[in-house]
Amino acid sequence: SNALKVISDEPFPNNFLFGTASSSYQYEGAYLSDGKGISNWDVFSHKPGSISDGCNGDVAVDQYNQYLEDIDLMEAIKVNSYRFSISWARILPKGRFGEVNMAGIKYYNRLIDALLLKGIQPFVTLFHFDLPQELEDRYGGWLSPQSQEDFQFFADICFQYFGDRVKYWVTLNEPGFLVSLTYRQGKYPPCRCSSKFGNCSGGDSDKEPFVAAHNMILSHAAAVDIYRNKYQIEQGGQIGIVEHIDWFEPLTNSTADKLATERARAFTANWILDPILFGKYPKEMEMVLGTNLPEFSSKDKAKLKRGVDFIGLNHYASYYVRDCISSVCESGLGVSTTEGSYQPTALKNGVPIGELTPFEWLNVYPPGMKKIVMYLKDRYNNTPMFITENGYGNLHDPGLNEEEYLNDFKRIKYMSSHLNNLMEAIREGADVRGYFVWSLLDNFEWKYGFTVRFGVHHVDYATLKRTPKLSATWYKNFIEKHVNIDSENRNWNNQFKL
Ligand code: GBH
Repeated sequence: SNALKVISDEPFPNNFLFGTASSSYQYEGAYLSDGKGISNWDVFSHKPGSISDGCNGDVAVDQYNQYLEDIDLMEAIKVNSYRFSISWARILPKGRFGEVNMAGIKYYNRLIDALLLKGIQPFVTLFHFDLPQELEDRYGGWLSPQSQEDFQFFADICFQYFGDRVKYWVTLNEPGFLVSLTYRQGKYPPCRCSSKFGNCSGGDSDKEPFVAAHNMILSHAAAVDIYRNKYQIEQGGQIGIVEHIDWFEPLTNSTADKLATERARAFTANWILDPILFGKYPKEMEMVLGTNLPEFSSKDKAKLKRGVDFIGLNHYASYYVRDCISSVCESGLGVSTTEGSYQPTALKNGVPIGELTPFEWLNVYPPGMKKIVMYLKDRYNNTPMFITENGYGNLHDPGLNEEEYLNDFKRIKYMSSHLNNLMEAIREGADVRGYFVWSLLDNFEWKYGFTVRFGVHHVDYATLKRTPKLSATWYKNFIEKHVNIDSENRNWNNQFKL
């Protein structure tokens, strides 16, 4: 069928990483086991009304206990890398204000060793939304510049304990996207916003997202600084950051819509990546926000100069962008950014940019993959890139029987069309070094709980039984056909002389 067609037989570049992605809160469970501290998501998900199905991540998919089985699943589909995140509160239950939890260190040591034994490269994110609650309670988490010291402290410990074997580090997952949800729309903990943005109070949506992002950018820089100074030469790894990056196209040919599209880029990916790669915020943000945009001191700028080794790109969807200065836009889409006076929309004259899904944020436009990669190549001077997330979600439908769940043709079509576009970008010179599908398993999808399924393996939440979907087999076949790893390097243990 069309879905299974691959337009090119060319291999991907040498040692390209093919993996699956995950995160600690969405996967681990064991939220109180072995001395783990409480995270902001533990607190939030326990508050009635927070999660659409009333569930939480106390057990999630129990990867804390079932990691060996999960690694067997990875081995079976031939992936050579696994992206996971470290639960900060499992390592430092009270942030830098308490002891290191050695049981937490041991868990990640076991996970990392078991991956390497199967030739699977760990690709490790330090922060994927779950913050020790202690830091929220003490000083308001990312809103305080103190978060920079805490993050550096945490990163230092991770490099120290795991850096002999972990060669790919991501500092932060989707900081720009996260602060929009936490401090503009008030949907993620600590759920702060001005009432005009959501149904909450106790925040300032005009300022707080930019303050929190500023602290996150500087936290990233602090972690990179310590990695470069203390670890990188000896350990020989790479460090980068991950942002959520949609593709935007002007709704019409008008100058207004074109400028609005530039603002859309500025207020999303470039917000975070420009400071890290150029040492300053995009000019569109400076113009619109004025004094609401924090400034980098000369000391900050010196730290930002340490840059990144790669950009991680979570790409799922594309939008048209409409100008909201010369025309009136209705408020709506969860992802719209009113500060930049633009509105993302899936429709042009009633015709969607691509196939729509039950999620208003996930419309499927595969050429967006190639376009966003080429855009980043040009803007950031072909800094090496990894596609750290790309994937397709469907709603949990109690009416479906198991077999219907497993025949996930839409997911296969999504993956194959995005991979084909990625391959074209690589052929046109983009330095892309890996692709991670979101996700290995169905898992806890934040505010949607277990109602959304993103896995290439199905999880029965009553028994936690994992079953490969057709997409898992499809991915395996794709990898076998396109992977190009010379036999010596396939054994990562040898490569890194363990
Ligand atoms: C990624 O973010 C995350 O990194 C990953 O953890 C997540 O599981 C994956 O996407 C799939 O969503 O309806 O207002 O609650 C992608 C961005 C963030 C888009 C949450 C959808 C829903 C916002 N996603 N968002 S809301």
